[in-house]
Amino acid sequence: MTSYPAAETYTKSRALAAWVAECARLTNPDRIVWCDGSEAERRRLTDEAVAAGVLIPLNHEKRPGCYLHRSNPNDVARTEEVTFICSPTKDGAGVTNNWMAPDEAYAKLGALLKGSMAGRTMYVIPYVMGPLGSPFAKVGVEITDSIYVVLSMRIMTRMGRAALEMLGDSDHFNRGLHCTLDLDPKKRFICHFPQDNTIWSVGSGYGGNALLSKKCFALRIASTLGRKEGWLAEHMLIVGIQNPAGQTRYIAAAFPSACGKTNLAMLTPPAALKGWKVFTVGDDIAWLRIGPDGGLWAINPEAGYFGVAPGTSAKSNANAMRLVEHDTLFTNVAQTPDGDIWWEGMDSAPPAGLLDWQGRPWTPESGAKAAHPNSRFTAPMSNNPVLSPHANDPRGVPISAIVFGGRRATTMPLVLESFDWTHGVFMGATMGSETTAAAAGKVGVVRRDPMAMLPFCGYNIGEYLGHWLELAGRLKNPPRIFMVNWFRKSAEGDFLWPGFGDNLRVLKWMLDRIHNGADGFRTPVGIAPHAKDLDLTGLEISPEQLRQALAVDRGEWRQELASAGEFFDKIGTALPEALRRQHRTLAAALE
Ligand code: GTP
Ligand code: SPV
Ligand code: MN
Repeated sequence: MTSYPAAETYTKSRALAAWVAECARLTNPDRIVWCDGSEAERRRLTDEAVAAGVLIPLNHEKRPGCYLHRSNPNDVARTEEVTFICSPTKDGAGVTNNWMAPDEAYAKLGALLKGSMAGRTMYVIPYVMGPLGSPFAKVGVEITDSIYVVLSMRIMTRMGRAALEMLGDSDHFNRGLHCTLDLDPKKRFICHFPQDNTIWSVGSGYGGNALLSKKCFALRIASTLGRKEGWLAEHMLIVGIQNPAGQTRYIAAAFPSACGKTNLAMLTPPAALKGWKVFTVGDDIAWLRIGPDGGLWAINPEAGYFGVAPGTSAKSNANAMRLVEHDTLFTNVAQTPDGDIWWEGMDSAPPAGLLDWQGRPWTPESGAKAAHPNSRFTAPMSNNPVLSPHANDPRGVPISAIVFGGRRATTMPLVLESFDWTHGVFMGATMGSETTAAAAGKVGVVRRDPMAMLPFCGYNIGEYLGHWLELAGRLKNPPRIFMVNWFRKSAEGDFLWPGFGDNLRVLKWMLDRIHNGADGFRTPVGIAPHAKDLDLTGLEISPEQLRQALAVDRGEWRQELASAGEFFDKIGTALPEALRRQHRTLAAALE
C-alpha cells in the first residue's frame, strides 16, 4: 500500500483532501506532489523535466530560462470531436456541443483512469483564475501526471500556495483531473460536468486539452457559472488604448482561435499615430460583469499567454518578440543549431542546420513547415513590455466597446458598428470564420462560430445567446458592439488591409464614434466608416484597395444571411425570437 503525504498539511479544505484521495485511489500514482508555486519548485521540476527529455534547454545566453517541448505528433492541437459537455440532459449541451451522459462519461473515462498513474507522480496544482483578492476570482485544482502541464500552469495561472489560501476550508473549487495515458488518440476524451464543477481529460498533453484552467474551466465551465450568476465568460482579449490626452479606454474583442487576439492585445501603434499607446489586460479570455456603475467590467482570469508562434515577428508583433526573450516555454517550434528557436514568418531566413518541430533535420527543400502551424509560446504576462497596470486590478477594467471578428477572405468588411445591443448580439451570433490549425481538422473552411465560442460554450448555445440579450436589460451603460475582419483578400489573394499595428486605426474610429461623435454611414447591415472617417495618417493604401476592404456587397451578404439562417434553424426553438426577428429585418433590408 503506497503512503501519500497527509493532505491536511497542505489544505484546510476537507473537500479538497477527500477529492485528492479519491483521485489517488482511482489512478494509483507512486507519489503525490502538492505544488506550492515557489521558485525552488520551478527549478526542481524543470531539472526533472530536462532529465526526462520532456523539456530541451535552449541557449541560456540568448534566451535565459527558455525551454523547448516537442509534443507527440498526433497531439498538437485541441480536439473538438472528442470534447464533450456531460450535462444531465442532451438539450443542456445544445446542438453545437458533443454530449455524453454523465454516468457514461464517468464510467468510460474512469475505466481509462483506473491505475493510470501507476509508476508515475501525481501533481496537485491549486490555482486562482483572476487577480488575487478580486470578487471575480475563482479557485481551481488540477490533478495531472504531466510535468509539462505543471510548468505551463505555473505560467498561465496564479498557482500554488496563494490558491490554497484563497480556498481556505471551502469546498468551492473546480475539480480538474488530467492524465496523459499513452497518447493513443482512440483514448482521448475531454469531458466537462458543469453540474459537478468537474473536468476529466485523458489522452492528450496539449494546450487547451490539458491545461484545464484555460478553455475547460475559464470558458466551458465558467460560461455555465456565468449564466447562473449573471455574468459572462468569453473568448476575448482585453486591450487598453491610451489617447494622446492620456485617457485610457478598454475594448474586449472575440476572435476565433488563431484569428488575431494576442496580436491585437499587444499591438504596436503606427509611428504616425503620435501619442497613442496600447496596453494588454488579457489575450484570450475575459470574465465580464456588471459593475456598480452599471457598465460592463472585465478581468483576464489568466496570468500568462499561450500564443501562436508562426507569423510572430519584430515587424508584426515586436512586443511578443520581447515577451518571449526569457522564461518562456516553446512548444513545437523549430530549433536552430545554436539552441535558439525559429518559425515561419519570423522575418529572418531559416538558419542552416535547423531541426524541425519533430527534431528532424530541416531545409527549405524539405517541403514541410519547420515549425508546426499551431506551435506556441507560453510566457508569463509579467514579461509583456506593454502589460496594463490594471492587469492585476481586482476590480478589472471598464469596457467601452465589444468587438466580434472572424477570418474571412470575402464578404465581411474591415469594420461595422451595430445599430444597437440586440443587433450587436446578432452580429456576434451569426459570425463565421475560416477554421485554423488551433484545432485538429480541416483548415480554411468557413463555419459559424457565434461569439468565437462555438468550441467553448459549456451549455445550450440558444440559451447562451439569450443570456447575452438579457444582459442589456441590466446594463445602465452598455458598451457599443462592432465587428471587424482583418483578413479580407483581393481577387489576387492578398490581404486588403495591412493589419497588425494598423488595426489601431480601426479601434480609434470605434472610440471616436463612442466619445467624439465620429461620422459613419448606415448600410443595411451596420454602420460603416467613409474612408475619410478613418485616420490613415502615414498609411500607404490605395483608395481602391481601401474601398474593397470596406465594401458591403449585397449579393455576398444575402449568401451570408442564408448561411446564418441555416445555423439558426439548427439551433431551433432554443434560439431567442429577437434574433430571428433581426434576421428577418436584415434579410428584408437586403432585398
Ligand atoms: P489563439 O491563441 O489560438 O486564441 O489565437 P489568437 O486569436 O490569439 O491569434 P494570434 O494573435 O496569435 O494570431 C494568429 C495568426 O494570425 C498569427 O499567425 C498572426 O500573425 C496572424 N494575424 C494576427 N493579426 C493579424 C492581422 O491583423 N492581419 C493578418 N494578416 N494576420 C494577422
Ligand atoms: C485556442 O485554440 O483558442 C487557444 C489555444 O487559445 S488552446 O489553449 O489550445 O485552446
Ligand atoms: Mn484562444
